[in-house]
Parts: sequence; structure tokens; C-alpha cells
Amino acid sequence: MRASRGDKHISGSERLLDVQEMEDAVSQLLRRALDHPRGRAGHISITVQPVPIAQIRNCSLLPLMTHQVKNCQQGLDRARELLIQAGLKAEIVEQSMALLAAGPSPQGGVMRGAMLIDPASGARLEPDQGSGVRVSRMDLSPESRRPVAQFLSSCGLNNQRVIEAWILASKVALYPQIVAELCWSDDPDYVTGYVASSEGGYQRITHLKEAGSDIGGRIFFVKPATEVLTLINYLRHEPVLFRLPVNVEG
Ligand code: WAQ
Ligand code: MG
Repeated sequence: MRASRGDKHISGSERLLDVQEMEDAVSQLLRRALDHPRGRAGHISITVQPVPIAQIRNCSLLPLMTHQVKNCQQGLDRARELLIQAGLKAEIVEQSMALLAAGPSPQGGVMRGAMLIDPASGARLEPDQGSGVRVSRMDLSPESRRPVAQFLSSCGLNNQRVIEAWILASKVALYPQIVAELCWSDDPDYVTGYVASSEGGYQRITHLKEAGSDIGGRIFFVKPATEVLTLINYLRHEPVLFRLPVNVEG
């Protein structure tokens, strides 16, 4: 589902479902698009495409942890540390975080997809810098929904936003050429974001922006010499269903 008003991105969401689950899912997505903290959508599109079961991979979600920070400054410092631990140069981290905070589309606004950044040069690699790259065709496997909900409830985090971000980050981190991801929401009422990587897991940080700001987005840091079109094809099209990581009790 994608919702917008004029050039402004309002909301989007991706699911990978059995046919019999679609009707409920579509009405939930429609409700989300119509009633969104970024404002009322003018245009809503819901696209449904068939995915052959034989193409679907089954994988584990990244381990999840939360860094409690007191304010946005502490949160950004923590994100910086985690990205440097993931192998990125301080200077590129600084530059990329500033770009995300400023609104990375050419008009200075929010993109509906992610930026791809080469951490050697800081160059942006996504072919369309106005819209970025949207990751799609990922979800929980049907038998994992209950254990994931139970696990997240035990952490006080059982909501669709955390579930969707955790799944997205897990799909992105599966790709061997991804070094790390940085994300915070574009919803003015949601200040938690994360740094994710295959080694470091899904590391939530409780404040990454000031409340009230509607600037947010995602950066995928991509190893130098990555075949960008193959990466984009993976992100957009390759279907993956997720289960809890093995060290988590459902
Ligand atoms: N593919 C690529 N980029 C996306 C996608 C996608 N499927 N969905 C969203 N984005 C980009 C886009 O630029 C949005 O403006 C931006 O990310 C933020 O999207 O554990 O809610 O859906 O507490 O507002 C993270 C923390 C919340 C969750 C992220 O993002 C937690 C969030 P939002
Ligand atoms: Mg949003």
C-alpha cells in the first residue's frame, strides 16, 4: 500500500500473505492510509501481486535489543557508535546522518523508499533520489505470528510498527553486500529508530529525532562494488518469510 498527498509521501506498507488473509489485510492497510499522523492521503494505491510459494525463503529475524537513551542527542551519539562499530567511517556516518535529518529527497522532503549509500565515498547509489528504493515481499510466516506477538508483548512492544520495521531490517541485513542500516520514522509522533546489521542485530534506540518532526527515512550502507541493480531486485522482489531468532523464547 502506498498513500500520498500531492508530492508528499504519507504512508506505505508491504505484506506477504496467503490469499485468504488478504481481505482483512487490505482493509487494515486502507484504514492506516486514511487515518495517518502525517495527514490525510489524497491518493492511495494498493497493489496485489502473486508470488509463487516455491520462491519464498524462510529465515530468522535479527536479534532485537533496545538502547534506552534520555534524548535525541544521546540517541544520535549511540547510532553513530553502532554504525562505526559496523565498520563505517566516522566522516561518512556524520554526513549520512545529516542528510537523513535534513530530508533526503531533492526538494528536501521525505522519500517513500530508502537511500543506498556507498560508505567508501558517501555517494548515493539509488537510481531515483526522489523516491529511493522500497523493500517489499516480506512478512512473518503464518506460524510465527503468535510467538512473535508473545515475545514482543513480553517486551511491551507488540505493535504493527515494530513488527514491520523488524521484518524489513531483517530482510535488508540478509543481503551479504549490506553493511548496515539506519532508520527513523517520518511519523511526527514516533521518535524511536534503529541501527541494524547482520552482525549487530536489530538495535532499537528510543530517541533519534525530536517529537513533532515529520522528517525520517532509511539508509542502507552498501559495500563498495556492489551490483546495485541486483541488490535492488532482491530488495523489491525476492520474497522472504521470517520466524523468531533461535535464542528467543516465544
Ligand atoms: N522500503 C524502503 N524504505 C522504506 C520502506 C520500505 N518498505 N518503508 C518506509 N521506508 C522509509 C521511507 O523513507 C519512510 O519515510 C521512512 O522509511 C520511515 O518509514 O522498533 O515507522 O514507516 O520501535 O515511518 C522504526 C522503529 C520505525 C520501530 C520506523 O518507519 C521500533 C518507521 P516509517
Ligand atoms: Mg511513516
